[in-house]
Amino acid sequence: MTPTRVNTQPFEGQKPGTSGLRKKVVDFQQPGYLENFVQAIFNTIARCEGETLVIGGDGRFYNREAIQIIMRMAAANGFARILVGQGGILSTPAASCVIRKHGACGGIILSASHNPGGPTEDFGIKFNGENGGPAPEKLTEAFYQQTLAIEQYLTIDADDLDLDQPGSAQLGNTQIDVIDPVKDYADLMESLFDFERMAALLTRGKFRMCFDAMHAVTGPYAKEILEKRLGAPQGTVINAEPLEDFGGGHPDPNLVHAHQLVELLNNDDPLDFGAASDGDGDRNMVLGKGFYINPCDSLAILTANAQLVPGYAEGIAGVARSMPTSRAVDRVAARQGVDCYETPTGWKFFGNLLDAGKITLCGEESFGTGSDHVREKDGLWAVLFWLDLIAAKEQPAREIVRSHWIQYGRDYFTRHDYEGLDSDSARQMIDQVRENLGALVGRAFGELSVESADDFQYRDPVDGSETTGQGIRVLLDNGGRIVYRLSGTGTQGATLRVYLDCYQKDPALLELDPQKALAPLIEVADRIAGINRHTGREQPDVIT
Ligand code: VG1
Ligand code: CO
Repeated sequence: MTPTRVNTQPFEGQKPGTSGLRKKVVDFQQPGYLENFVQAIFNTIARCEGETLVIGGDGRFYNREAIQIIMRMAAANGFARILVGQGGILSTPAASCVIRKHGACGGIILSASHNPGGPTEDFGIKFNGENGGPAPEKLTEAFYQQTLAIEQYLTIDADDLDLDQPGSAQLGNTQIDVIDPVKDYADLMESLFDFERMAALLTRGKFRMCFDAMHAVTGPYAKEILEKRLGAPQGTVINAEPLEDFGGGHPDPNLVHAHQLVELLNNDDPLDFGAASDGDGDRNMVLGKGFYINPCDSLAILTANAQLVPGYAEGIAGVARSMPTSRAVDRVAARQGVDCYETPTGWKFFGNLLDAGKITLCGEESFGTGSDHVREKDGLWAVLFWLDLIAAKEQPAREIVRSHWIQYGRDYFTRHDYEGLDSDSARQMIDQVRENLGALVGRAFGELSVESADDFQYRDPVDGSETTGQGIRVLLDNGGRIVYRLSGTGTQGATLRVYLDCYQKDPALLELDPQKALAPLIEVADRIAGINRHTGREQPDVIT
């Protein structure tokens, strides 16, 4: 079958953000829009001939249509083989696992993660390379330059393929394998954790848990692993069926959006453990009985206890966290005598460190935790890690966290998001803070004064690439820290994120409400940036 060349013109603004290209579904439905971006990827990574490509997505609206378009284009561009998840499904970490396991040259993942789905909502596309990880900035910039230059894309004239039956088919000269989206991933999990110990915990009858898949991609994964392989009772996984609109909810695992789960952990007869994941399965939220575990603490605690888990029994090489993530994990790394790296926001910045063997675990404050087992953050992996720790230590989650704080002190952390802001005024506000950084140092705000202030930049220790403008950091003399940055994943207006953290080691002050513990910092954050003055907002939209 000969490929057809279709003439097309570049589209405005196909610039990938923190995690791929995210736009409204209607943008992607414009003739040639998705095709431009996909051809830009293929032109950039060339050559495609003879290679294997992985394709899958989080099941949201337009997932199936997009996959058919991409498969025809991949066939026209000469790929030898395409592995596609049955039903078009592959969670982000599972796609990473499949790419690595089957020697693919990369994969295309269709997801807008935690952004809502549906005909009037969001869609997204990202490319992961042969290491299974998100394309580094150099590559995403090259994709973008290609989208501006493009005049034609390649496709073939062929009918849609059936994605619902496992098996092989031909598309032009390309072999299409519809694979079980869960098996490779579930096998990998079984190789890392003590499934016998966890099964004993889950089937003893005393320990009760719930996993909320939020009608997003992790439902089939959680059912296979928790209910089938580990024997947890049927119904342990709720909202397990992936839906195109995620049942109308936000598949964002935080205290606001996972309220059904939060309720189960806080009612009169609370469960022992709860967890949720996001749209594409790379984020996690973990809850103990009446107790929320902050992702920054989670990373620190997994690091401190890694040796109890078979996959990490030999210890860890090092750790990394994104800059806005609290410094809780730094304290653990220091005590263990391993390196701790501070990277810009976004998983792509961990890739080189993982590939070079400099780190074993890494994480972000935004409910993302992971390790060198794949090259993406991994929601279910983090949940299984916690379950294995609970089983190994024979302690409830809450006790594990408390004893960690007693040992290391606590890094209070919160993030305040202001969503849907006018893009110009948000930018202006950040620019003003940036221009006045010098004058800020030494300034007093009530009892606190500013010790240092900078705009975070990063030099990759492996390939030396530099990234600037990654968030404004202000350090105060009480050890507190304020970080301001604008989101790179939104599709409407601008989202301002303000991250606040402060260290406390007084054993009497370890159990405060973070909003109270951080109240003085929160006030200083508004005074420095003039959030209220610039945005007109009195309160953040989401507090985590
Ligand atoms: C957000 C988070 C960031 C995360 C990114 C992708 O980015 O803050 O930590 O890596 O989402 O996560 P931003 O630019 O909006 O702050 V996911 O689960 O959407 O792939
Ligand atoms: Co995600």
